[in-house]
Amino acid sequence: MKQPVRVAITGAAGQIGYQLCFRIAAGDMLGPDQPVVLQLLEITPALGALEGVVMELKDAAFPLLADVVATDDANVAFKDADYALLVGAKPRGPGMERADLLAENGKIFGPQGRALNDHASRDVKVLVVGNPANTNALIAQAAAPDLDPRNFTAMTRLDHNRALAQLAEKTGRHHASIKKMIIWGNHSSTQYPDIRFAESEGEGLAAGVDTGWYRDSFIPAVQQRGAAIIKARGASSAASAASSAIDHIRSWALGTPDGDWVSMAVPSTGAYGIEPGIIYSYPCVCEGGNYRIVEGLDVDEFSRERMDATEAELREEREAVASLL
Ligand code: NAX
Repeated sequence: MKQPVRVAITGAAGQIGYQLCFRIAAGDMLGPDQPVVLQLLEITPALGALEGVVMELKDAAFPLLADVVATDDANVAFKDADYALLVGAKPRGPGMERADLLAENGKIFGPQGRALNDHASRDVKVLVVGNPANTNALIAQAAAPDLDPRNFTAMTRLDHNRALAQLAEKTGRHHASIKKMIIWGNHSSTQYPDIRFAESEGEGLAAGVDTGWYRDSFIPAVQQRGAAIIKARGASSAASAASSAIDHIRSWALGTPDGDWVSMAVPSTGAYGIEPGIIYSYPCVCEGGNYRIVEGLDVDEFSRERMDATEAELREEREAVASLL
């Protein structure tokens, strides 16, 4: 059996956190031979609920769960963390403007970035799930100057998985057979789900669906899927969000299959003419615990417009939090 690794989860008593804890302890994220120590962070008023999560984790008697830490101190939660899933965030309140939301989240992600800087493993892999995820990741990254900026990523894997599901339904293919989906840009309604390279069993899928469906049904359905879930369930996506967060880290840590890629929001290198530094979702290939952006894909006029629109939103978000960077 390997040595345990430390996995920090913030917002661990929330909807997504509650799912993550059990799936990770069961080995779904890092494999059936990798013991884990869960280091759970919550705000002080939620420590009681977090204690309940810890009790249930113990009661589940997971063979891979080496230890559990529950705390309201980020310095403790991130101590020696090998992975950090930043889920807890400030939700948008009534009448709150985007700039206010970004500023409120800056108060969370700045200090958490500093705590990661000071206490986490130098190789910590950080995934920001809490919204606005891309810019929260940028804030945390800016507060962690001693860590490699590439260690900070944000989640668009749920959007990627949603896009696979929609295309599978349309084409009659199984979602697991579809490769080379792309989500470009921000985890928001400006994201651009791109099926131009999608294939199943070696066959391109874009040519088989009509452009009207792609542009007027598929793209808005993926962009608005979060709102549709809220309408149907009366609560936002939780199990699918946790599952996609697990997919994101598993791909990053253990690699992507040959001939496929995944969508990850990562610091832009300037690839595809996107502003360097912003946390932008790209197609990525992972190997040996590293990711690289898939470069050289053709960009047509429609894609250029969509990729630029979502980039513009991320630049605006960065502008709104400039004082924190
Ligand atoms: P919940 O409100 O159920 O849980 C959030 C938890 O975070 C709460 O228990 C709260 O006490 C805790 N928290 C708040 N501030 C904290 C802080 N400073 N430190 C530690 N914990 C803190 O929300 P949930 O449904 O779990 O969603 C969490 C976040 O994920 C939200 O920001 C949500 O918008 C975002 N999402 C992001 C998605 C993505 O694809 N990137 C999809 C799903 C989800 O909507």
